[in-house]
Amino acid sequence: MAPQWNGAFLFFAGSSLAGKLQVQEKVYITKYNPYYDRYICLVPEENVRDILTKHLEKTTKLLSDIPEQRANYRYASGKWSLKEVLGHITDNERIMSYRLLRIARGDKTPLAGYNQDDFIRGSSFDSHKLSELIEDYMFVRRSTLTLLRGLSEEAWSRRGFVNNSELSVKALAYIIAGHELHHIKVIKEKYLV
Ligand code: NI
Repeated sequence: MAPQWNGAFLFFAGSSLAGKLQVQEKVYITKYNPYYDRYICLVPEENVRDILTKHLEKTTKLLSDIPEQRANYRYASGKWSLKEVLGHITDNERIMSYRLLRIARGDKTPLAGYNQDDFIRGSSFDSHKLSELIEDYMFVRRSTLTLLRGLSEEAWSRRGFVNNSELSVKALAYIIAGHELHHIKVIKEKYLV
């Protein structure tokens, strides 16, 4: 099924996203909740699988150089620790790739949202070794990559409903990449200074 031009594209035509992406990319990721623009805008205009592969290596290197005791650091009271931020990146990727799988297979079931703070409260990331959290991140990313590798062109263009708004498979892949880039930027600016 060919991607279609629609009103939503016009809505985004004036956004910074529209200026960054090639027409083909824009057509595929046209429809999504504007909330996600904050993540998608961070992603360079390259093949999204290449970006996810490159950042698997870069993020793993960045985190592996952090001493264990530094990983419990939080830059202000009430903020997540560095371990919790990493755990959140991984949890979010699990959820986004699960959504991506269902939509890519043609499942039209509306999918529920999740509360990230509840997930942190329900986790025990601080009691894990940083190396274990890095390992978890790596396995989840590899799982995302092998999932994406197996998708047909048609599957990439499928759309479904998440948290009451429409999302395409392509948009979800960009959200996974952009969400990681957002948190890595925060890690560098707030946790590793
Ligand atoms: Ni996040």
